[in-house]
Amino acid sequence: MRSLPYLRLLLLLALLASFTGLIVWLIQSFLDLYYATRYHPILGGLLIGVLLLLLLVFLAAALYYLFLFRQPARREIAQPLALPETALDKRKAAQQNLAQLEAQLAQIQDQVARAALAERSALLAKQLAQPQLKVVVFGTGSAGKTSLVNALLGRRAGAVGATLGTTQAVACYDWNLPGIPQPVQIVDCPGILEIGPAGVMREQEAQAQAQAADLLLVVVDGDLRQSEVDPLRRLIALGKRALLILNKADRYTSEEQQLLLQRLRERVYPLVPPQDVLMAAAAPAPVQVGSQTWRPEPDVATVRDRVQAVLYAEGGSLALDNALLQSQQLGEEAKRILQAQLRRQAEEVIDRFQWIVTGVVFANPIPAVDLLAIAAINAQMVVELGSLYGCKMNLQQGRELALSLAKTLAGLGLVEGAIQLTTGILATVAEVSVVGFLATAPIQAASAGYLTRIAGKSFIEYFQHNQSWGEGGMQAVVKAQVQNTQKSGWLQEFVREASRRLFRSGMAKPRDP
Ligand SMILES: Nc1nc2c(ncn2[C@@H]2O[C@H](COP(=O)(O)OP(=O)(O)OP(=O)(O)O)[C@@H](O)[C@H]2O)c(=O)[nH]1
Ligand SMILES: [Mg+2]
Repeated sequence: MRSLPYLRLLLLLALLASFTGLIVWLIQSFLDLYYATRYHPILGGLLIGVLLLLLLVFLAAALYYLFLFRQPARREIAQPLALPETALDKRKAAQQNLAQLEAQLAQIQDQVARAALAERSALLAKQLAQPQLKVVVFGTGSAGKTSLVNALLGRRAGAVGATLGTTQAVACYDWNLPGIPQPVQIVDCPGILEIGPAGVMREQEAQAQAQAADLLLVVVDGDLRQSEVDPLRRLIALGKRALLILNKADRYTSEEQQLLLQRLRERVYPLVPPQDVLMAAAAPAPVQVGSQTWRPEPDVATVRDRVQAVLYAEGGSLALDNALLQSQQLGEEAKRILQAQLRRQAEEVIDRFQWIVTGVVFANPIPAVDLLAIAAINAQMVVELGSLYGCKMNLQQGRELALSLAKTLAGLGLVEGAIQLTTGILATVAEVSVVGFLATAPIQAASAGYLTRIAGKSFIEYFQHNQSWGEGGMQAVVKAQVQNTQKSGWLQEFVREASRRLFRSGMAKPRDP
């Protein structure tokens, strides 16, 4: 692929050479023509005009091509990760993910999080061994989800109500569907897009169920709003298979039904193919016939037939796709927990060293902040941080890294900056008086602690990116850490705490009332 631009360049040069030859030949031809037609000026002028026009068109085309060629090469579009194709490969990939998860779980210290992930992993392993199909009924409130579940099951399983939020919690039922080799469960969810904190919580629960579904039945009772298409789009992007059900068909005339169905099919195409957009009347309204009230039977046969056909033909592969997705999501979750845990541990290391440096500098005040002394202590911090991120380093390597960072801190003028900042903050701290100490022990100690934190945070970035400082180098990383630390208001807190600790040690004087 990389040789393509050179080939194009060669082709262009060849074209330019032929073009120049053509121009010379053309000029010669024009002159010949001019001489040949000098006794017929009108005919000659016309011929030359036409030829000139052709020449201009040709020139414009050549310039256009040149312009296209000069455009920066379009970035190659990232190819999506190749997903396993065959059932065997999918199963293997899911099992590999679960094995990796086992190793990740062993590293998670938070017992509650570890137990929760372990339970989900065990369930998934069981699901892989004996697949069970999960049909999740999903959609906005009062669309008739519970009514549909009841009608499909042929019994009153869940409560139905005219108000939004009748179903408050997810409910799973066994669904005896003839002809499907795997056991099938149907899951009734609370409605989505409801307002209020409780509504948002219920939606999250419904979304989690939808993400774990083998087949989704998305229920609507009219046209789809964009806010309803978006969740569907996200679920389909995850690889979910969905049927869209237009419920409450009894409310519409047959003409309206066809129009609505047509519009829905257009709205969700190609997320859901037209044959998967169906109509139902899960709980048709009673009809008054004279003095009699007629209660029509639910009409969900089309939905049941389609679910049956889809599960029969694709159930096995849907269950495998789902297991693979679940195993990937579990892995991602474990990774996030481990990353947060690592960050916390790294923070603890930095915290410890920032106080060691503060104490050491305070106990040995010299006229200027001694970056060499700080670097000597920070060498051990580098080693500890490196070992957390799996980069083994000896003390000598740690020292070199700490020294080069100290040089960067000095080069960026951060030592003076730290002294200015801490002086300003210390002067406002009520607990201690810095009179007489200005530019000496407390300021230097707090500045040294602050610089250690900046160094520590920068090392985290370095180790996180496989021992690389990235494109902007060490300077850019350090600058970013200075900005982050200042934005977070950490320094004020630190100086306040430092002054409190130093005062307690009896080395700083309390401010006179
Ligand atoms: N006319 C008509 N009304 C229906 C139909 N299906 C459900 N309903 C009515 O719509 C209302 C809501 O039905 P539910 O089944 O509770 O709806 P839901 O989607 O489960 O609602 P939430 O649990 O609140 O999200 C009830 O009053 C039902 O009687 C139908 O096919 N036709
Ligand atoms: Mg309901």
